[in-house]
Amino acid sequence: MAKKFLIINGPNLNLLGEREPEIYGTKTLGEIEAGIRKFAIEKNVEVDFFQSNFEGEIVEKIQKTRGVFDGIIINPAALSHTSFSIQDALKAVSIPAVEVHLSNIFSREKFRKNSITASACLGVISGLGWQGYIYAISALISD
Ligand code: CA2
Repeated sequence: MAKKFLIINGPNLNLLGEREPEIYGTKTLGEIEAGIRKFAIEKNVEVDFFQSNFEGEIVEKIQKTRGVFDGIIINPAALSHTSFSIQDALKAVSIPAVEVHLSNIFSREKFRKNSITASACLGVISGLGWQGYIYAISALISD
C-alpha cells in the first residue's frame, strides 16, 4: 500500500508569495503544495495538506494522524520557537516527523535559532526553500 504523509503548515504560511520573497521565496502555499503533489505522484506516495493559524487546531490535527498517516512533515512557523503543545502532540503520536523551514533559522534573529518542536522530530531541514518539503518526504520514504 502507498505510504501516506501529512504536510502541516503553521501560522502565516498561507501568506507565502505575498511578502518577504527574499526570505521565503516567491511561491504561494498553493504552488508549493502543487510541487509536492507532483513529486508524490512520481514517488507513488499519498500526500495530504493542512494549514492553520491556530496552535490548538494543529495539535488536534496531529492527534488525529495516528493510524492514518505514515509520516508527518511539519513547518510549525513561529510556533516552532514557542510551542510545547505541538512538541507534546508529535511525541504522543509517535509517527516519524520531519520539521521543515523555508529559511535558515540559524542565520536569522536569535529567537529563531531554538526550535522547541524539533526535538520531537527525526530531523530538521532549514534554509533550502520549498524543496525542503520534498527532501523531507524523500527522507521519510527511505525511513
Ligand atoms: O523559515 C520558515 O519556514 C519559518 O518557519 C517561517 C516562519 C518563521 O516565524 C520561522 O522562524 C521560520 C514565518 C512564517 C511567516 O510567513 C510569511 C509569509 C509571507 C509573508 C510574511 C510571513
